[in-house]
Amino acid sequence: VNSGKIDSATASSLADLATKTLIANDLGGYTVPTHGLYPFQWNWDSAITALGWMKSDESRAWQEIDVLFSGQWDNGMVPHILFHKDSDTYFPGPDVWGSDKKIKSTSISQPPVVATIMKEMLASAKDKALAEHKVKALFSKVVDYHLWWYNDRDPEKTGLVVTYHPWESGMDNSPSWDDALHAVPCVDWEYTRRDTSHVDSSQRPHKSEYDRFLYLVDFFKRNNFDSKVIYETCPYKVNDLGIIAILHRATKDLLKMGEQLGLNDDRTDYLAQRLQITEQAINTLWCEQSQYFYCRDVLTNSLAKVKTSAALLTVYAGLTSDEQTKIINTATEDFIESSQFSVASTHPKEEKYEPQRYWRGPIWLHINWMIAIGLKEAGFVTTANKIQDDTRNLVVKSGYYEYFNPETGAGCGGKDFSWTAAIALHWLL
Ligand code: 9YW
Repeated sequence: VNSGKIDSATASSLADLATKTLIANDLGGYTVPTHGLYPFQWNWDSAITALGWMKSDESRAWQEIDVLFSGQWDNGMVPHILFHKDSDTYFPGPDVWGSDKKIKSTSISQPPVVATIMKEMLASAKDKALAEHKVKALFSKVVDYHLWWYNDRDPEKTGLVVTYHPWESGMDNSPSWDDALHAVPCVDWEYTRRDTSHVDSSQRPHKSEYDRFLYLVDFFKRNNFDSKVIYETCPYKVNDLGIIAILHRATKDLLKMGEQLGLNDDRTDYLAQRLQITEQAINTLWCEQSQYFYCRDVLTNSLAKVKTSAALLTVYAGLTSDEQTKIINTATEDFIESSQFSVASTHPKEEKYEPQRYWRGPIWLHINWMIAIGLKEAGFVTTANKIQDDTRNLVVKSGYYEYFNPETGAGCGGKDFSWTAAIALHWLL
């Protein structure tokens, strides 16, 4: 146990609680983020949760990834939610999404962190034979998933994939989507949300956002999930820094794993070419005036000039020049200094910052982990360590909540949350 600034008894009781949280959220092969609020398998939650399972049960950790890929579409997409079993505690469920696949699912994806996680799992595995066997069995499916991102979401090879839904970004109500989402029509049918029956509505997205989230869900269904039609006509198309950075890092990690195990071929060579295009294109999201990266509304070709933590992930992706890396490190220090706990998802000095409302301010542990990895690798160890210490303080203070208030450190959203427990096990304890 690497207890850092906490004593080993506290660390081991927190580790014990985290393992129990995963076990309690295990539905047999996949882990729900938390019961009630999120009763299915979510894509990036599952990947991150596998890191936590590695500490207690490596074979269960690999199973999490296997089950995630069991829902992969023929075109390579790995959906954002897999509805393995029915539940009436979440809306919108499989009928609203309307996909006809063997395993019911949504028709969008989520930040593709899974290859990066698999690389971490391979490196830390005690059972190397199992890990290599699993990576070999999954490798081609992960390549398909990455090819889907580049070919379906960037068919014109701009270097920057597009996302079609705030849910796809995993950062549902980030202020980065406000303008792009505002241009989307509202659904014209009545519906009953379930999220606000589990969690206080002051912590959740507004109805005006949900109306548009649902319009888009309907839009995909009405267009029979046809990639070409949706690419040409989707009323919401965004270059999301979070997805772009996470995809870029994960593609590099996939190629490194492939090299290590002798699995690379012409398909991975093609992915390597796509990496190069992104390395050029990322600078179109850089604002010289504010010295910061922003997401872009592709339909209006305008940058969403609000400072969010997604931009800090460009260092983790290895997408920054030396000069930009320094600037992003300084920006991260500024995020850290601007609230009691860090890293706020929206900068506390932004007008749109709200400390309790989902992705408009609160801290998310897996994002902290990624930001810290990036800065540490780039040589900014002090900033990385500060983030790690702050993050540890949060779980000591508040336990395994979905996310945290940067001003008070209070836990918000769902309780007993899988990815929070997993990050604690992997990185903090
Ligand atoms: C939704 C499960 C998911 C996360 C997302 C987070 C939220 C809600 O919960 O999404 O309905 O998909 O924003 O990142 O994967 O924890």
